[in-house]
Amino acid sequence: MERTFIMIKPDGVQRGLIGEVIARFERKGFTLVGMKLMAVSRELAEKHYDVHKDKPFFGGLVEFITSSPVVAMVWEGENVVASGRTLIGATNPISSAPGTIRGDFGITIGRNLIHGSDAVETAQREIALWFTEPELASWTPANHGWLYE
Ligand code: FUP
Repeated sequence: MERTFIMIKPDGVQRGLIGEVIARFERKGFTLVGMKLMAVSRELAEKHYDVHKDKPFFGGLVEFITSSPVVAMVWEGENVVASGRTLIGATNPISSAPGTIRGDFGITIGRNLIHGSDAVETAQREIALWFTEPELASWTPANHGWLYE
């Protein structure tokens, strides 16, 4: 079963949106297999956003992610990478639709509340970066048979 890395960023934690985000993924039917509230080191932030290291916003992004705790999670389910991105909404909250997390709660791109892996390979890299194997639980929720054909 597919897995994705989801992170509630410092703004989402500070604004009291942890429960809101978890509820949306739970109600959709996805399974939480790992979760921790944590301070992010500069090293981890730089590795996570390595793809953006030459961008003008990189320094500010690393400052922001390390400024206050985040909630790091791994969610599991059919097509959870793409579907998670749909729940999250477009990167810039100007364009993210109402009904998405960013569309409902975000105003500006640098405070867009949440991160979600953008592809299956990215998800594998990010899960390995943020979690150790013993921190992830494999389990089948009781409603599994009512979610999938
Ligand atoms: P996403 O995959 O939707 O998180 O978006 P990106 O990987 O393109 O960008 C990662 C983060 O960089 C965004 F969530 C916010 C930040 N960013 C900016 O602050 N300014 C920009 O112009 C682009 C991205």
